[in-house]
Amino acid sequence: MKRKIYFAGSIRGGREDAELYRKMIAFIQQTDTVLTEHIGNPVLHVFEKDKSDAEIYREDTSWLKESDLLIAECTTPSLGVGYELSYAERFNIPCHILYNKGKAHLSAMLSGDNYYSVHPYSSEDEVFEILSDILGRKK
Ligand code: 6IA
Repeated sequence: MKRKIYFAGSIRGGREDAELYRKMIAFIQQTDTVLTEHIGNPVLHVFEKDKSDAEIYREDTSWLKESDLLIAECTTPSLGVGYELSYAERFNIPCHILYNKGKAHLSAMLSGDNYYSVHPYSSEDEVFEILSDILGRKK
């Protein structure tokens, strides 16, 4: 059975890292199901008009509750991703946070909460090694 992964990444917080999200999602999909594939979509704003914010909230929180694992890329700060991380903790969903330590400082509200597994990285190659470890893949 494939695990259900909730991938979280910035949308209204800024799309600078959208290409990295896309690659991370494709990597996870080699072995697992990503419930939030749209986060890596480079033309997300084109679709955004179709759904109300209330629909987005309902859909995302219900996916989050049924997920086995949350993986968040936190280099670009996003209020929505912060909210999702806190929501996941409330429902005991294991959470992994990745961020580029050369580009960002993680909020103390995340780095200070030892519920979260935090993975700072300094190059894109490292991201995929970290993901392999999280997903328990053989190297
Ligand atoms: O505050 P932000 O917008 O940066 O929050 C980003 C996080 O909230 C992501 O991890 C998503 O799970 C969630 N989120 C925010 N906006 C959307 C959204 N917009 N769709 C799905 N999840 C969202 C519409 C795009 C769509 C119809 C393709």
